Amino acid sequence: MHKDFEEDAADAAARVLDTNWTGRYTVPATGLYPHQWSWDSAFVAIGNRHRAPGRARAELVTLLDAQWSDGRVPQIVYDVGRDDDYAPGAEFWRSATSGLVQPPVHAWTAWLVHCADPAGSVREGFLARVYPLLARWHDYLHGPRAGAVGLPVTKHPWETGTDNSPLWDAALERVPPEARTAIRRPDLRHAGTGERPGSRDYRRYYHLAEAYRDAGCADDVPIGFAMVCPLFTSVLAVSELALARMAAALSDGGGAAHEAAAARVITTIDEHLWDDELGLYVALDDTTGERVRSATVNGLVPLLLADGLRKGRAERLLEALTGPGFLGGGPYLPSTARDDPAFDPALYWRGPAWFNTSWLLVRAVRALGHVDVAARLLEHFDIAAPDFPEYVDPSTGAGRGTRQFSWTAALTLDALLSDESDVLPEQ
Ligand code: 9WN
Repeated sequence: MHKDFEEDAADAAARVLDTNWTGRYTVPATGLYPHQWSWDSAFVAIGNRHRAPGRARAELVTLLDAQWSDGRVPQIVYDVGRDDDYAPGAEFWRSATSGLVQPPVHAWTAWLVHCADPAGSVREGFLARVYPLLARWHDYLHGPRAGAVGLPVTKHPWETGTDNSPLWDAALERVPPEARTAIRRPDLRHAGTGERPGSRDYRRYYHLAEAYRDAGCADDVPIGFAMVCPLFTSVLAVSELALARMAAALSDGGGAAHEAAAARVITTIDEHLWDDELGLYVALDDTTGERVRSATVNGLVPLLLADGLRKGRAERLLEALTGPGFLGGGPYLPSTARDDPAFDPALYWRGPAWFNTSWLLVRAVRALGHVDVAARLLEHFDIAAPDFPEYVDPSTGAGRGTRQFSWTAALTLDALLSDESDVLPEQ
């Protein structure tokens, strides 16, 4: 990228983050998403660590302040004054937070934030404050959330962060498309037709959310959806390794247990989620014990764990990543493979390219020394400014979803300002 263009893009990204900052956390977008979202805040902190490290720390601390007593970190922390602007809201959950969760990128993020400004982090006692909370978050996932093979299950498509990925289609087919709640769709004011899930999807989403809420968000009551996701579990493994780094930095003896937990997660992903024909990882339906044979970007994310995977699998993942279904078939990394029957270039997680998944894969391939593939993935960030769309058409790059989206801006900053070559940096 040209230097002036880079500076303009960085300034524009910083302006998005400033506009979307509320004083305690950053909303994903002022119109469509007016509350604090769990994994969005993590991605925002990854960008802000370069320019406002105190704010990056505050973002994570605010989220962890909303942690439940059972250890879960909620999907959404509501600004109850804006309950009309997004649904379902606090009134639905009868709580100031959603009972669901999102992918556990937080410990990894906290370590990146700490390493970007160790002096400020130590001054504020950041690691000492967040480490025990993050360890409890992981205990919740390894404990009440553990499915049949021992990996945590997601109990709602919203928990996967990749809401309408074809990975959830078969399980959702078993959920009646009927809800008791009157469904409002304020989201449709902020995204084009055909870019958000449909009414039938929403009726199922609400059916599941009602069932979970009415069970008191207890995890021992089956509600008809329990999926093991390769993205969710891979970032959990990276986050466990980050907890090990934190334990060492705090001279806490818990590091070996986190390393063992990471190793167990990686081995189990390898044993149960690999699809040899597709050459990538897939989801596992905990209710039926069946693997879901769909090629999605979720299934490439285990490349972050390349060192721990069975021999030959990282190479197969690289082949898939650079093959016709993904980068080989067009410029930007699609959320669903271009040759998957469910592929749709506009519809949310069924084809569009999202900036957080490009970022995850950049980290993975850089750590493996594939600078050429990293450069291909980084082209996505060249088209982020000045609109910072939520997602883009993976062939044309045309913006989709909402605009001035926080994690697009934050990860663009990170792409511009960081060339770290490890998944987890040394302090
Ligand atoms: C439900 C906030 C969130 C992201 C998710 C993305 C989308 C919400 C929605 O927006 O989901 O959580 O209303 O569609 O799928 O990854 O965290 O940006």
